[in-house]
This record gives sequence, C-alpha cells and structure tokens, in this order.
Amino acid sequence: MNTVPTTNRKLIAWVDEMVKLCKPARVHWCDGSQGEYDTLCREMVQHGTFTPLNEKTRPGSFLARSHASDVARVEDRTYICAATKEEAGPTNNWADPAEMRKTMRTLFDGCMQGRTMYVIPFSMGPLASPIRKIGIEITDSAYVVVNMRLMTRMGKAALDSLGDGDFVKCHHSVGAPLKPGQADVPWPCEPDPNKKYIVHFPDDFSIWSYGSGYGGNALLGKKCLALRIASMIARKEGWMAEHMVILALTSPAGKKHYVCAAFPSACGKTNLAMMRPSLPGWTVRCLGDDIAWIRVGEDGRLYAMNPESGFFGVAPGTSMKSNPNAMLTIVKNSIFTNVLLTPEQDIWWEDMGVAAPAKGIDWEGKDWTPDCGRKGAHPNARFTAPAAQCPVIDPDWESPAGVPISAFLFGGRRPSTIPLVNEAFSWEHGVFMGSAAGSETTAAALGKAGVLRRDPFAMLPFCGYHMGDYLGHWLSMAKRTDRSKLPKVFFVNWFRKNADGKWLWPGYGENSRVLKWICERVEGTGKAVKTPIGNLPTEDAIDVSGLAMDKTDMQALLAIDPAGWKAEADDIGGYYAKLGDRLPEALKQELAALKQRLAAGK
Ligand code: SAT
Ligand code: MN
Repeated sequence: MNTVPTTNRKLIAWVDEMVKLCKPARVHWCDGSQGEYDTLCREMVQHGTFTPLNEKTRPGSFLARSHASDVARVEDRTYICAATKEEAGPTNNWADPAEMRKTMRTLFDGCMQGRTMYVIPFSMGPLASPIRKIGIEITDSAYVVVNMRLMTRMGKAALDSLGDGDFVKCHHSVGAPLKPGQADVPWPCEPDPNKKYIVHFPDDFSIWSYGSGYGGNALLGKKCLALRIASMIARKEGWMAEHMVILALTSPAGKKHYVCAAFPSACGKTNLAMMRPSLPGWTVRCLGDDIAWIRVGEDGRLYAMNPESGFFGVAPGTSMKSNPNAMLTIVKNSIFTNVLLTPEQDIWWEDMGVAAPAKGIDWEGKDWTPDCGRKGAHPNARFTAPAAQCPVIDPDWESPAGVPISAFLFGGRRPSTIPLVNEAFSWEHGVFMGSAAGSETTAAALGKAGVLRRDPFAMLPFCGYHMGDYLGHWLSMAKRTDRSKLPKVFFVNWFRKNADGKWLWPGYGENSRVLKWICERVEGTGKAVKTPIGNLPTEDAIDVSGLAMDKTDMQALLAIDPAGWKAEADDIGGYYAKLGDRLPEALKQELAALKQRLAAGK
C-alpha cells in the first residue's frame, strides 16, 4: 500500500473494512497525477488490456477491447434497493436491501484476490461548486481508474476538498479474483450475465457494482452517482439531477442563451451538444453532453452544471458530418473501447465518414475485412476524452455556480405525429411534455424495431426512485421560485418522416434553425400560433434561408394529425396508468386538457 493520503477517519475505516472483505493483494490510493495515469496505461499495455495507438496520428491514446459479454450497461441487472418495492416504483428493479446487502457481501468476499484495490477519490462537479459531491470508488480495474481520471475531477484535489466530510461509497469489482499462479486475462469480468449486479442503496446512498468493467456499470461517478443516487439526494435537497446536455447559443447580435436538452438514447444528444450551426453568425458552445445538475440560483433562475469532466460517447456514427467537434475532441489523449484497429495503429468504426481500411482487427480481436460480414466496431463502442479538448467547450463550463437556463428541450425519435418543434403553454404543460417523451426503437437489440418506448425526461434507466414522485418533483420546481424565472419548455422532433418514409428535416447543424426560433421565443419575438398541442411556429417562423426545402415540407413538419394525436394521448394515458396513484394530479389534468383541446380543435 502507498501511504494513506487522508486523515478522514470514516474513509480510512471504510477502506480498511473493504480491504478485509475484498482481500486484494495490494492497495493503491490514487493521486490523479499524470504520472500515475501514464504508469497505469503502460502496465495495461504490458498486460494486453491496452493497445497504444499511433503516436503521430492519435497521440496519447489507447484502444481497449472488452470481453464479448461485457459491452454495455445492464439495465435488467440494475437495482434500486429502497425500503419497499413501492418506493422504487414500477420502472425500477427492486430487491430487499437487507437481502441484497448479504448478496453483495458474499460476492465481494475475496473478490479482489491477486489484484490491486485502487482507491479513487473523485468529485462530481467542479470542486468549488456548492452542490459538488465527493465519491470514493474502490475498484480492482486499472481501466476504471484511467477512465475516471478523464470523466471526473479525480485524485488529491478531490480528497483535499473532502477533508473530514462525508462521501458516496462506491464499491466496484470486476468479479474475477485470481488464484495464486493463475494467469490473468486482458479484460477480466464475470461472464455470467445473471451474476452481474449494479446496486443502489437509498438508505446510505451507497453503490455496489459487481461483475462488469464497462462504462456506466463500472465508472460509478456517471449514471450510478450523478444520476440515480444524485436524483435521490436532489429530491430531498430541492434540486434536480438530469440526463441532459447543456449548451450555449449565441446569436449574431451577441445574445447568449443556455439550453438543457433531454433525449432518449440514439437521438443524437452528443451531436446536438457540440453542434456546428449551419446558420451564419450563430455559435454553439458545449458545457456537457450527458448530465446536468440544476438548482435555483440566488436570482431565482435555474442554473445548470455538468458534474462530469469528460465525454464517454458512442463511437459508431460519429463523423465529421454528424459531429465534427467530437471528432476534433478525440484527436489525442483519448481511450477507445471496442472499435476497430487499423493496420496503421489508428481507429475506425462504422459510419465514421472515412473509407474502411482494407483490413483491420475488430473489437473482438479478430482479423477483419470490409466484406467479412461482421461489424468492425461494436455498436456500443465508446470514446473517452477530456471535455477540455472539445474545440467548442464553453468558457464557463466549469463555473461553480453553473449557468442560467433559458430553455429546456425534450425530444425523441418520432417518425410520425410529433411536430418539428412545439412550445409548452406553461411549466405544467412542459412537465407533461417531458413525461411523455419517448422514442421509437431503432436497433433490434432493444427489442422489436419501430415500437414506441416511453422514456420520461430520458430518465427511465436513471431515476433512483418512483417515477410518479419524480414527475411531482419536476412540478414542484414551480413552487421553489417565481414562475416567470422558469425556463420555457419545448418538445423537438428531428425525425418526422413523409409518406415515402423519408426524413423531412435535414438535422445536424441545421437544427440551429430550430434553436434560433427557440431563442426568439425566449426573447418574446418568435412568431407562433396556438394549437391544441402547444405553441407551434408559424409556417414562415423558422429560418430556412439557403435550405433546399419547399413550403409543403415545412407544412408537413408542423402538421397536426388529429387521429395520430388521439392515439398519442391514449398511449400517454396507458403509460400514466402504470404509475398508479403516485401520478401527480396536475399531469392527469394536463392529459385531460389536451384531449379536450383536440376534441375542440383549438
Ligand atoms: O455506459 S454509460 O452508461 O456510461 C453510457 C450509456 O449507456 O448511456
Ligand atoms: Mn446518457
């Protein structure tokens, strides 16, 4: 063990207890230094976990290949162990906390034999933020340590900031102890899907993760702490932990607005977060691509802060067309997991916008050619990169106070019915819109394609308590401040299709045209018409200058299909019924009011 770098008694006692339980061969307290990072990367290269990439084309970067059984978050193995099943609600897996604690203790007993226990102090949020949270993750994965250094403020500074204070206990093990003399593998994990556990205990806010070394299963600051546990804490303390990007838009006149946006997965959230706007004179700056912590500021406005310090983005589909700024972020000092390795020791993935190499090594470590019938990169292959490397990172992205939000955007992948953009009449109507967010499934892997999956506020897998209470918490924000200070709420849909099944809207940088209208609405200038579903832009309100679009396309993008909306309202009703009597009254009223307006046609 290196010297214990803290005098925090609770921390020392907990680490002692965990060492006794997990029985690691060594303990290493992480200081977060570059030297430590470099050493761990070098060790992982020796070990076969990391492949160094070409120093000329991808300096300071590495490729990792996971075990084929360990490629994504495991939602069906994710638990919220509230005191009762009712508290966790119908959208979460629940297990009895006492039983689950026993299960975890049994699994963790001796789980780090032959391995190093790393102790990772980290902060979610800039250290000076009033709502930053310090977590300590113990893990037996060096891959986790180096990723945590990119994704969080990690090491000595976080430990110093903790002082004698309280921290979130994050227990992680890949679940692959080594017997004396047993050879290790490049990506140890528990291959049996039924033995992986991602567990959250609301009574002490602790996290126990066993069996997986991948992404949100293992980097416990992200979905586990900054969303599930933080949502529980935020509810108690009166703030919000949301699955949202934060971006800043500046008009040619120099007016700047901050926007938070929530979308289910596979809707281009990261692309939006760092968009290159097509409209001349407009700029977009990125503050975060995944999570926003939001609180009421002293002036009564809502302020958003990104608790992370890096991006853990989906690689396939990322290209100079879909997301040039992400491509420029990952030119150096990045970790790539489960992408293809080219003969030049660089990386490639499907829809990268560059020709596939004639041959390569695929994410499973097998020889690959473009015609071999297999994908080179796993569909959930990822890049990990420091946010500071993003060419359009906002200068205020680390502001301890956060930034004042002008608008919330919700959206989904909706081929029919839902218009390009729709402004809520009120805060309650906006919460109704967020609660009804959802996406039609695209990948067969998620079940049947083309099925609408409701994903309220894109929080379905991340809300740490009863979804009905969560919706109530959103509504309650109107009581915490003056209504006039609340952000305006919009629902957007870049994915509406025409009768021939072709997308009506070009998307990507052209989405800035919709954002422009949103800014105009915030400033009170944008033109809109009141309709049964919300305030829609007038046909000429969205700036389409220079776009090859005819009038009928805009009409189709904004059309209200009464039959489609009736079906939509019924479907929302069906979803609401699942939330039982915890569904807030105000949302029942919103649904009833929508039905009435649809029936009245105004
Ligand atoms: O693996 S993560 O949970 O970090 C990313 C995701 O699945 O959304
Ligand atoms: Mn996410």
